[in-house]
Amino acid sequence: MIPGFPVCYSNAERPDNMAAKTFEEFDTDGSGSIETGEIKTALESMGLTPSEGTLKIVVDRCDKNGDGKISQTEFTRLVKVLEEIKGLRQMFDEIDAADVKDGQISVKELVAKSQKFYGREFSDAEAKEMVSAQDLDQDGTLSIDEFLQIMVDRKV
Ligand SMILES: [Ca+2]
Ligand SMILES: [Ca+2]
Ligand SMILES: [Ca+2]
Repeated sequence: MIPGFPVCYSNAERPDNMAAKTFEEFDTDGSGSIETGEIKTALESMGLTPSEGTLKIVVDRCDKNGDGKISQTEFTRLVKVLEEIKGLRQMFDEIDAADVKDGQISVKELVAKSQKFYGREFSDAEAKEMVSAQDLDQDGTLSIDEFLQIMVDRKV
């Protein structure tokens, strides 16, 4: 470690900085487009283990011409979506840590952080409804993958 070297350039921080990455860095096989597997790698470098569902959301939101992969012209959309995921991930981690930081958002945790992230305090019933709306495996809590499903209908 170089003395006085800015913390923001540490190796721990860099892989997260998607906006600074180039198309070529994502296109690891040099095919001229970014395929699902390469998006998976990018998300894994952000510390995520994306499900098929999450990968599909990311591709669908960026893939304007519907060929199932991300071209140079669609790349700016991909960067936006990955930045959004990064923000959602931070939000997820903070909500998750409100009670027990176990990689799952509970109803109790959502209530505890609702004022901060949603601008008002939810009732238990409201929080329960929000959780169950996205709780794909119906275990009563939200995993990061379930949480990311809120991006489905958003436009880039
Ligand atoms: Ca490729
Ligand atoms: Ca938790
Ligand atoms: Ca769940």
